Amino acid sequence: MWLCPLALTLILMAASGAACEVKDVCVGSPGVPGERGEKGEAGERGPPGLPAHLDEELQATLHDFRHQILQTRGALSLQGSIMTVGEKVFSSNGQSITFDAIQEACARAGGRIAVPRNPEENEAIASFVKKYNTYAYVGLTEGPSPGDSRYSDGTPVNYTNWYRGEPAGRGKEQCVEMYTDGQWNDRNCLYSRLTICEF
Ligand code: MAN
Ligand code: CA
Repeated sequence: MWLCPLALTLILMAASGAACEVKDVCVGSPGVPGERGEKGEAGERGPPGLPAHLDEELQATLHDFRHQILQTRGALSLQGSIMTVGEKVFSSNGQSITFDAIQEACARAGGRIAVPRNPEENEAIASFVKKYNTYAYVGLTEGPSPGDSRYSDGTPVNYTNWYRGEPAGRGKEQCVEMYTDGQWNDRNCLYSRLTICEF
């Protein structure tokens, strides 16, 4: 019956979660994990990619992007929400606010206050002025000398569509409003005028 004490010892050891070896070295529960090792060296350079025009997946993605952009542009144009001229998109929310507030609203939307740089752009902006039957400020201000207008980046203006006799503010009218026929008048900046942005 010498097996009984051994069996009892083994049962007690198993119950306490400890294991003892012959040499009396006891193993407890595992320690906490060590610190993370240093980052390994960069792997080898991968194989060269395909030229873009041969990459079918990339081409399919581009095709899909173009399709989605054309869908959105078509739907917004049909509603009269946007006017596209060349690379520019013009849009208005129909709200009338001061010149500074228009600049802020357009910047918040990721654009700038609309400014016509040629007759076609002038027509597109004028179409919103007509639609809302409300004069708009455009993105021009009077430069250092009266009557000399500048774009918001300070560069001189190279397309104008002044109403006869304008600009006549002689330094007292620093902004430019657009009439419903698309012609311009220099005007005080603190009136409420239609918000039209370009993107
Ligand atoms: C008239 C004209 C404009 C001027 C406004 C200001 O319309 O003299 O040039 O900007 O008045 O009220
Ligand atoms: Ca004026």
